Amino acid sequence: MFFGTVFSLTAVAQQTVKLNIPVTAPWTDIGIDILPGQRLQISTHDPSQRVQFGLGGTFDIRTCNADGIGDEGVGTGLDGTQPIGPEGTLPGTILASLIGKIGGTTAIGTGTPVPEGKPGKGAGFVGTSYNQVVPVGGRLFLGFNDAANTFFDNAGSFSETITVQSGLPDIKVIDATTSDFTSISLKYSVADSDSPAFIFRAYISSDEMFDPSDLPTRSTRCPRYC
Ligand SMILES: [Ca+2]
Repeated sequence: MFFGTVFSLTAVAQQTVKLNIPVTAPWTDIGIDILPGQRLQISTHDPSQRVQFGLGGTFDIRTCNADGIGDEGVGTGLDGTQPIGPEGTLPGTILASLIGKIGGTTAIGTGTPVPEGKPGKGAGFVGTSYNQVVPVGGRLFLGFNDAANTFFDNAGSFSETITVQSGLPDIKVIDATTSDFTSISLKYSVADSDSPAFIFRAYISSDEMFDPSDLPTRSTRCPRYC
């Protein structure tokens, strides 16, 4: 009886890029094409990082972070709950926040906003931290939710890490047994899932034997399996 070493198939494809997203343009092409069902994760390196999104007020410049929090010195400021009006890059989504869309071009009004990152923030809201499965495929764009005609008085960028993962589960072999070296049983579990473990049993012809150190290669050459 052979008890194999636990190993992971880890079939999760992952792509990560680090980029600065300028707030001087409505949209920036990230250079990543997303497939429907993939998980999109975006995080701001420093959530307290500010950009300039306007002039005026007590401090002459108006600043905010990626959640749209800031603008001290102008009225009551921004607390990350104020939606932008129809003049915005994404109307109805939080004013002066980091936003995202799939497909289209860098032009306003194209593409599909990514699913709302936090309840009540509006479609396309990314903010300082985002983690959602996207239902549509296409080129990823990140942008800034300012009024379309007031990007001229902006300055700065948000430093972001962007990760795209396939929707495939992380499958691990939790047990491997063989009684006569002509068949092998592999017991799998799916990480982060309530699914029960399942068993894969493979056979080889009688003139071959499984080499336990060569299981992944041999198991793919099996003439039949169940
Ligand atoms: Ca502005």
